[in-house]
Amino acid sequence: MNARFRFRIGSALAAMLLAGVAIEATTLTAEAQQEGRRRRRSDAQEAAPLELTPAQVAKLTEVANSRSLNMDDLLSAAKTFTPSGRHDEYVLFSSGGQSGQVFAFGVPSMRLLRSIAVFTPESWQGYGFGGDNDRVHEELMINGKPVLWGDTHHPGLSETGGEYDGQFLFISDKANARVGVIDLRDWETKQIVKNPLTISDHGGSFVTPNTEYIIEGGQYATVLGYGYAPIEDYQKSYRGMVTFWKFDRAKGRIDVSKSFAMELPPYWQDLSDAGKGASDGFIFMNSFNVEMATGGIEDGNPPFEAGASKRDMDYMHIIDWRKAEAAFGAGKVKMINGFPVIMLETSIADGFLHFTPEPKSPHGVDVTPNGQFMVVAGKLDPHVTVYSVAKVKKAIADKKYSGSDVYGVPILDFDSVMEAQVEVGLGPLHTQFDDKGYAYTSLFLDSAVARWTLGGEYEAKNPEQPWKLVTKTPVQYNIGHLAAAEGDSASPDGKYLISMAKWSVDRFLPTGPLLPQNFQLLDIGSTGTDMPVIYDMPVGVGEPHYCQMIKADKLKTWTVYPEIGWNAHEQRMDPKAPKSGSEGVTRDGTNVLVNMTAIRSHFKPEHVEVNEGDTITWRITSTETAIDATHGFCIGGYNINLSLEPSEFVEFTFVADRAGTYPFYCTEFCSALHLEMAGYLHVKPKGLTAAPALDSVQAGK
Ligand code: K7E
Ligand code: CUA
Repeated sequence: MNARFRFRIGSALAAMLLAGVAIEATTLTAEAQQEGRRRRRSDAQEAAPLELTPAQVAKLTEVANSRSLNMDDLLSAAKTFTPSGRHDEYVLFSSGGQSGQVFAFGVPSMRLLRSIAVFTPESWQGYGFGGDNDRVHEELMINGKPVLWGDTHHPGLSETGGEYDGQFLFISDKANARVGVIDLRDWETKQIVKNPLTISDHGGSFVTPNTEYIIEGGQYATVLGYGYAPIEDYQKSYRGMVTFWKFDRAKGRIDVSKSFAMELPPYWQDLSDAGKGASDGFIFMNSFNVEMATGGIEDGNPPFEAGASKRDMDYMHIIDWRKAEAAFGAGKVKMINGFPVIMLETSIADGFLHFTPEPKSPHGVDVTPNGQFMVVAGKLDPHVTVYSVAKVKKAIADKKYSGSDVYGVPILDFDSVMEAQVEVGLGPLHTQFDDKGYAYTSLFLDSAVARWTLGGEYEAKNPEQPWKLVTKTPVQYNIGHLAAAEGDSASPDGKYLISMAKWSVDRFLPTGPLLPQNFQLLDIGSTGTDMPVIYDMPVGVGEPHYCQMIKADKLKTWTVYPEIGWNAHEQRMDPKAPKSGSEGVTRDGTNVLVNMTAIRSHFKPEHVEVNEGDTITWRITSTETAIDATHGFCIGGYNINLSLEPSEFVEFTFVADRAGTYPFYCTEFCSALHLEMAGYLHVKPKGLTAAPALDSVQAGK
């Protein structure tokens, strides 16, 4: 019996059940909600100060000793344990890696709150199991093929004035160059856009400070627009790109018609970040393989890993996106695969694309909260390199170039724009920030998080010298990204930091040769060398490259849709939604329309009779208005499963191409009479005039 069921079946209800009393939804709701309130701790209890008695200390010590816990362990437990019913302070939106989904965890408890289906059909959410014309399948089509997975890398929360606003979440699919849009009112994917220029991406999704654009940078150069050219023509025909997806906040959708891209040289563009504050108006994008190595071990060429690492410097791309937007507005574009692209010569002539050298094979570029500095971590260099945006602006104005690349892009003189280099350790990748003037850089090879001091406006904030390594905390094991509380915003909170470790090795019970990844929670609330790991959480669903952590009270989540008959895709009441009293089955030739409602604990109608070969349009409205009163709806054998949230309307179509008797039932244990929430779809065989004899039916004749 699941929790939901136990929860609802109070003793009063049990009595009603036995007496055969019809159960009103409202009764159940009131009961459930009272029960829920009882289970949450009162504020008074939460506020009561704790003073341990000697007996309590003895008890605690006994438990600690019996489990071999030391004082640090007890403190970590106290910092993370979240009592039953208490809510977490932060929500961590995590990429689900190869699972193609997004996961939401509570922090500091590290409890998984839910998954959000994006690039991979997911049956619990009824995502992609809505019959033949499921929009999810249509959105997941690439060049006429359903591509039913994604390699999600970088979630990006929408921002207003450089602060997370809790309205939308964007997520990129590296494998197929797609961006998903999730509405954080109902935590559902509303849109997926496929990049028309490139097969794969990487430097996304990052937003400009007011979510004017969602940025998607490429990675492996190809012929833009899915063209073909032999690898020998790499320098001539292959290109990188960055795409600016215009976001229409009112509609909650990317407006493809107002989006554009920029052609870039065929370096492998990597992570990017948008400027804010002092650097508002710029985006910064790393690249590697400026060698333009083309690999090919089999032909005696150096492999990519060597060929792409020959030179000491790669190029940070500095793009003035408002000027790019103006060039797009002026029509200075070439259409490639139906998509407007600003060509290199325009970006150079109009002066909105510059490069500056950055040490060998950089990976992450991260803008400080005030926007003054850009921190680049080169994985083959033990330093992070810090650039000053004031110096960049001056160098651009003064045309302080050290040359240009083979495509004519001006290169800003390194010494003129560089602010500092800080030796942090081996394999630095990504950087996050806090409220105390510290930066935190992940060290992939060292398996550590480095805390170091920022300079400039931050100098007064911490006791140490600027641009100095303060401490390193070891993590298990190879850390990729890290994510601090509100860590990409203009005002990070400086409380928690998640280390996303790649291979957990010995951290957990073995789970076969495929091991979970490990999220470690670090307490970064103190200054100096105090930065302990306080929690380990296995993530057994994919490689979650990146997360963003938002203050939970910024999320204005609906728990019930605003109106009965809500179309969650359109985010509005749908006039097609069947209403209570209008249920039934109607026919127009071979097209059958089913109008159904669902409420605890029945569907109406309970019998649907059609003929083999009929095309069925099936509409269901949940007329529930109570929180947590979710129903499911499945038809076995027809690959249909829906999740019907309170007040939601759904529609699906399919061809009843196989005769038979198909039970449909509710797949959520919604109430005491959940098992009875069922019915039959009768698909009558072709040419049937009278009921067949039972033995001929069983013989399949
Ligand atoms: Cu470093 Cu795709 Cu952001 Cu993985 S990326 S770690
Ligand atoms: Cu509705 Cu179970």
